[in-house]
Parts: sequence; structure tokens; C-alpha cells
Amino acid sequence: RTHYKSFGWTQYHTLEEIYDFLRDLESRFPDNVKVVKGGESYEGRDILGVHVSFNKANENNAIFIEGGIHAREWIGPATVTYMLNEFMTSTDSRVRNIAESHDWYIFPSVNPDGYVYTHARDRMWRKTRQPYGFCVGADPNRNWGFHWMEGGASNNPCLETFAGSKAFSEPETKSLADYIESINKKLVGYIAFHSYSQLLLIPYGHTSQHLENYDELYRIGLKGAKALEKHYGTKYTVGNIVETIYIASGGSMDWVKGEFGTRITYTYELRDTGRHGFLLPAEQIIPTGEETLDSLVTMLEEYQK
Ligand code: ING
Ligand code: ZN
Repeated sequence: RTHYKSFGWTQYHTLEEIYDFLRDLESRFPDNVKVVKGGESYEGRDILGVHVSFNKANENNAIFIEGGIHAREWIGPATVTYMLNEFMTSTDSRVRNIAESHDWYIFPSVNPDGYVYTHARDRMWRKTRQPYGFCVGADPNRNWGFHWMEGGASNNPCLETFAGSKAFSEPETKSLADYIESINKKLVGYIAFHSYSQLLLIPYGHTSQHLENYDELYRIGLKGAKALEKHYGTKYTVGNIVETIYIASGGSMDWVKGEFGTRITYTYELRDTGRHGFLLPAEQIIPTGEETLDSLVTMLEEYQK
């Protein structure tokens, strides 16, 4: 097993290395970190995450962090594990305050079959690995049961945005949705990590109509983007999914927002804007982690005010 100290953020890691990192954190911080199973994949892999808690009083002030729903977007799991490590080890007072005033449910790689496939066979794989006739996989960010197949999704299994044969046809989305449902009353936030394009997206993806607390999310999102830019000049655009990127229905964040009305909901599209795209060099993991963590901490500080 990879030792905690040798994990590091100068390279991308395999699924097993990421899962070992979670287990090592649990053994290093047994009072605060518990490895949890959020679900199971088509090929039978566990979807592992951690529940982080510094204080029982934060039980109902929990933030869910989702990474890696799209297999090839490797900077997602890398950034999520970077932030998790900072929540546990940072000595910065702002990071400590935000880390310790929330509970966290952190899942770095929620499409484990796809992630393994990008390491073993096809670096550019996006979807799950469930076969559909001659083609394989559904887009796990088009498969959730809120306004499913209402735009930006396909019924053709050979396409990248295949929404699945029905809502929650994929074991990954179904099992993770069940898990989220079981903790939904504890959640105040749901943050998903994708790449690339440098955007901070606000629900929904099936309509450009602004949701109830759009203005609040937008105002706070701008503060997050400003904090992010401060470090390396990385510029983010903030806005509704349809207005900012494209119409896309059946995403995880939209399901959480629509089903439970969770207050804080954002999807990050991390670096870059296309020079490297999904193949973001590993030297950019740490800078991406630093700037992204600052933006998240800044936004959560704003909500606390
Ligand atoms: N982008 C996201 C996608 O699933 C998105 C954008 C986010 C759509 C949230 C819907 C909901 O297409 C990437 N790069 O995958
Ligand atoms: Zn994505």
C-alpha cells in the first residue's frame, strides 16, 4: 500500500493509489476521518470517499464534494485529494476555520471503472463502462433523474453524451444517488469538479431560467473567482450552465439542487481553457489545487457571514 507521505501532487494517481490515500488518512486521523462507500460501479468497484468531521456539532453543516464523474478529467480527482489533504493538514487559519466548521463528504473518483479505463486503455474515455449493444458507457453526468433527457443529452449509446437507457440506468449514479439521499438532510452544499474551461457553473443545465437563489450563488461565485485569480492570474467565468457553457440535462448537481434544494451548489470546470485540455500537465496540479482551495474557502466564508 502506498504510504500517505509518498502520495503527493506532482503526478496523477491511479484509482488504487487514491483509495489508499483515503485509507491512510483514516488511519492517520482516526477521530476525524472515516472511509465510506458511496456506491458501486458496473464492474463491481467501490465508489469510496471519506466522511471528515472535526466536531459533532457540524453534523448538519456538511459539504459534499464530487470528483471524477468524467473519467478523463484527471485534474478533478487530483484537486479534490489536494483540498482534502489541506483540510486535514493546513496550518492556514482561514483553511482551518472552514475545514473545521463543516462536515465533509469527499468522493474524489465517482466513476471508478471509467477512471481505471483511462489509465489502462483509452486516456480520453469519458463515460461509464456498461455495454449498450456495440457501444459502451453512458455519460454519468446526463443520467440523473431531474429533467432527464431534456436537452444536451443523446439517446445514442455511441455518443459521448448518451444519457443512459433511463434515468439512473448506471449503477454508479443510482448507488451514489441513494447514498446522497441518505445524508441529504445534513448537506448544505454540493460541489462537483470537472475540467476543462475555467468556469464556475450554477444550476440548472436544462434551462437558462435562474433558480431561486441564483443571485446569491452568483454574487458569492464572483468572490470565489476573484480569490482564485489572485494566485496565478487564472480567470474564471461564473454563471448558469446553459448561459455559460451549453444546455446539459441530467447532471448530478442539478439532481441534488432539484431534489433537495441544497443551498450551495456549484460545478467547477477546472483548468485550462484548451491548450492542454484534459491532458493538463501534472506540474499544474499544485497551482490548480492552491487557487481552487482559496476560491472554495472564500465562498464558504461568504456564506457564513
Ligand atoms: N462539463 C460538464 C458536462 O457534464 C456540466 C458541464 C456541469 C453540465 C454540470 C451539466 C451539469 O458536460 C464537462 N466538461 O464535462
Ligand atoms: Zn466533465
